[in-house]
Amino acid sequence: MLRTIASLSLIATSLIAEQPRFLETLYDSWGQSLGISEEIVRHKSDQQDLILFQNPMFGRVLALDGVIQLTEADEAIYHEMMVHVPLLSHDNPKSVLVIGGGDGGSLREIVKHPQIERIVLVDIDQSVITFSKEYLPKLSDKAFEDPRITIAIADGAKFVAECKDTFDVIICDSTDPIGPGEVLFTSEFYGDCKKLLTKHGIFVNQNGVPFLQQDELTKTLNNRKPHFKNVGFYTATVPTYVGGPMAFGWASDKKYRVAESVLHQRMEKLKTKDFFYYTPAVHKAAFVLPNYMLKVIEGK
Ligand code: AG3
Repeated sequence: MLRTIASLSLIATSLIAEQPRFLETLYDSWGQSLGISEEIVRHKSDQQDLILFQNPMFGRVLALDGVIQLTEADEAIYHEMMVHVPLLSHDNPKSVLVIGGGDGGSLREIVKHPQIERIVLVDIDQSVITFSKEYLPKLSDKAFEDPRITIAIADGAKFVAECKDTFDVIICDSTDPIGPGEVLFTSEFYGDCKKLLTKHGIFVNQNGVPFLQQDELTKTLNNRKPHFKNVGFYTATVPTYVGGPMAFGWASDKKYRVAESVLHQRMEKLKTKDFFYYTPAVHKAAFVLPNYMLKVIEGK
């Protein structure tokens, strides 16, 4: 029996070895690997290493600096939760600032909100926009052509420090706090975002996978508390952000407790009402956190 298991595992290893694989480098001692059925782009920009490839199960995959940013199969979970949770919570959002998000997935969801008048997207890396438009057209689904959008290629932290506009919602659709994404998790950056927000403004960001990146929760709390009255998290499970649910950070001065019925009414006004993941009930439930996260948040 033991022999059979040993020979089976050898077979598995050799099968894996035959197909080129992408090995995610986010964690030192554990990680996911995805088969590459076709390599589409490999590019070294001034900012980061970009790879785009085809995987038989997840479709096209985009990774930056060795970390998976999205796959065609599960990106909708992330982008819907990143966008509709703040935009449907806010009473009347008219303007949105997106930091990062050059792939266009967040833009695709934002343009479904007809009352939004002005959208600014700031990405540090033009190549993410260029390659996503060309090889991931479903991501933006022509959202880049929407006349409400202005694109700026700039460092997000510098941009918010110098910006004179205000926004109802700021969405930080960034990489992890490694490399160019690191400044987007600092107290200075959160303070600068706060200055750009209108009175009832909401800031949200991707805040890592707390089971594996606990320190991101603590740092985020400490760096935001000086600037916002309400600081919290909500979660969604995105299969290729492995290791448990992903946390989204929430910061606002106003305390938001929007009833599910109100979320339903607001959703009725959207261009698309049928989502892959988002429903008003999921929205509400996403703020219910498991105890291992609460303990970190409460410092226990
Ligand atoms: N940016 C978030 C990627 C997070 C990966 N991190 C992780 N698995 N801990 C996605 C950009 C998509 N617009």
